[in-house]
Amino acid sequence: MADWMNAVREVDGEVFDLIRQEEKRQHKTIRLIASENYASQAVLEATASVFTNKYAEGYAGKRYYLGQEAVDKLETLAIDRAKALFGADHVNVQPYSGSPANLEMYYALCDLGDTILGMGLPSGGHLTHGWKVNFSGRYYNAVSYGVDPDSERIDMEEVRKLAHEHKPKVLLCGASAYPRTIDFAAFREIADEVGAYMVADMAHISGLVAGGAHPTPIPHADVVTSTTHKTLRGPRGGIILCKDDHAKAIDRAVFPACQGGPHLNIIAALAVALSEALKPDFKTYAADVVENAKAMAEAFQERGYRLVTGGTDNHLLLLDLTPKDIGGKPAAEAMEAAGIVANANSIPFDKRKPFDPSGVRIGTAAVTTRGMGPSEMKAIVDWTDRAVENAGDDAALAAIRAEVDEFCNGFPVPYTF
Ligand code: DSN
Repeated sequence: MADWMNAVREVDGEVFDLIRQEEKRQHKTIRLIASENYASQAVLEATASVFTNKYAEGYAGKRYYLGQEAVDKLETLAIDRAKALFGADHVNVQPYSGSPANLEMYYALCDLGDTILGMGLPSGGHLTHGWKVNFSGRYYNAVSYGVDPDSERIDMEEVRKLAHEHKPKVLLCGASAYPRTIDFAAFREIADEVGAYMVADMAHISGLVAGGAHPTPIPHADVVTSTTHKTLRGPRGGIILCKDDHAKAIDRAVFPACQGGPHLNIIAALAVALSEALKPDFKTYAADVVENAKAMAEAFQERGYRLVTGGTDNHLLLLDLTPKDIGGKPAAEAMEAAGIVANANSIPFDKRKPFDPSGVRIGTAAVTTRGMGPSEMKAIVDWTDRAVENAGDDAALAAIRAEVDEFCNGFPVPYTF
């Protein structure tokens, strides 16, 4: 990477040094933040392309400015690839990221004050699914469903009960910290019973859906939103897929209602990422992400850790540190000192505060991209366990860090470093 950053080095040494520092960090640590990944060199190069210089308000064939010969072809290519990958009727590739995509989805489907029903943040949902400090909780009448206290899985009967009681305009499924398969057909059934639009936010799992490692929401949902940089392994951005019936409303919601000019460099990089995801080896990648998560779950359980829901079906696990007598935050800090980066996370019915929660969320998308497999997952669990057990012992954590550093050298990042 740094090789083609020569101009940055010349013009702005400070930023160059920070880029270099971050490159090293990403190379020298085991990255387990469930929403992160490593984009390929091709995706990174397209992100840095001259498309960043162009304005293109509107859509292909209908723009407000001239000079769109390449732009129109690019956006159409990205849309066609997304349609082919996910089997969607209609795709908008302009959302700046996942939160704007959800804003645009609500704008297209709801009026201010309408009722929306989504998964609560404390149970694993996202801020934009109706949480009170977010626009979605402020401008809509947001009602939340949670998980069953015993199984810690989404309780479809509770969803049904709340849907019948509140008659939402939008019934939203999808999560940021839920380790189990989402039953999209069941959500569709409930939405139909109450006349709601069914929306799936597949941000976390879109790469698994693309690779066939998680059931797809596309046939069931009116609208599907996603980020493009998590398991899908593209640039940081957003995407909305929908049935033809909603195409006009979604496109108008993105532009001119909520956004201005699209970020064409990101759309170029997304087109590249989609072409990568259409290749057969992406299916292997998606299956490996899930296999690695299962291997980690097993290894944690062998060491006496409690996993929320007792395991995983997707790319993430949620550890409950309560039985280990340590909070999620000090545990995650000890892990980071040992070179293993994850995030502290609330668990369902958490007795601790959101900024000092009981859990740690762990994802396998990034380590799988580096070519690590089940035996490496066991080694990572071993280091994580040692780090948690030795929280506060700087010398012990530094010793683990040295082992992790050496280990990382054996698994190159997918770009020239
Ligand atoms: N921040 C993302 C995550 O970590 O899940 C969601 O937007």
